[in-house]
Amino acid sequence: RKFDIAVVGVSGLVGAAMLEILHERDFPVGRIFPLDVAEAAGGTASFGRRELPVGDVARFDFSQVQLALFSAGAAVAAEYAPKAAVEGCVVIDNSTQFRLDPEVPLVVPEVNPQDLARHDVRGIVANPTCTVTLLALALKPLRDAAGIERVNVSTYQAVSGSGREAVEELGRQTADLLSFREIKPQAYSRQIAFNVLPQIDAVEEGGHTREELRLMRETARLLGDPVRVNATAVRVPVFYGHSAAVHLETREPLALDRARELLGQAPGLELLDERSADGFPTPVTEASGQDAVFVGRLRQDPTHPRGLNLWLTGDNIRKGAALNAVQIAELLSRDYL
Ligand code: 2RA
Repeated sequence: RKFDIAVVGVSGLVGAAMLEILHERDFPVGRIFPLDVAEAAGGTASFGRRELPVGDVARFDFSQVQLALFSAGAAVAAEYAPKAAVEGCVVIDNSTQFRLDPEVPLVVPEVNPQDLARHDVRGIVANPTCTVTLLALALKPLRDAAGIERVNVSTYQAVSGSGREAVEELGRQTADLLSFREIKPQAYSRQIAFNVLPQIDAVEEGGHTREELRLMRETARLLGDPVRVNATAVRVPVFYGHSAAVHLETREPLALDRARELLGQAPGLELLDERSADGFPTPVTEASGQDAVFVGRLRQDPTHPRGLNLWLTGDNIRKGAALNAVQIAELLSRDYL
């Protein structure tokens, strides 16, 4: 059986990747409708070798499709996702809008596929924040084996997480600075080339940023456990691939070798953990453009009897966003639609 699909937000990096990944994974697509807000509609979007017209989401009749993948921000999701769901399709939304809504399942297929059974409560499924998806994949096998009490995580997030303009800005700033030209930061409050910015999104209660609060709240929700998460989110001058240094404390003792074995077998993960000069994964060389999340630098925390340290890195546009949404669509089409 084939499915008619709308993809909302195709002018963005994630929306374009959704189309690309649907095609690449041979999703059983019937008709496909690339959409965007009025200002971004009217052009074309690539789907395999085809160039398709981009329609205006405000004028689209969602009763024509069975699935709608949204990556157009919270305001667009708030306005159009419930309408689309009422018209009869299932929406998979990549924005922040529904991620903590108890009536909307928040899903990473390798972590909590069972929660998709509740897709029909509102007809909407939420895709987690990119960093959360990558982190949850690595925590899941450890949680299943020994429980997780606490996680301390520091992220190293690529500029593509902020969208196309930030990718262009990093390129432009790098070239300008190397040519001794003046720069004028626009995507961020400060220079991003040759710098790191310890603030992602607005600062909220207690001094945490919104990205840090997402890491804390969405990870706890996804793992469905009283896992306590403390986060620091940092933007780094990398184009593609988010990374994280993770310190965790399990509930039960978990030997390092067993943790390594579990991480090596877990779906969606690739272990690259050799104690040699280049035995670790990086966003550029290993993760970017790949489906797997790479884990390495596994070691005992010398300050805690049940503490482990690890490093992870994954493609924020693929598994962090578009690929996860397409995998949700695959499960929905296989088991529920
Ligand atoms: C970021 N978490 O990297 C976001 C992705 N939109 O900024």
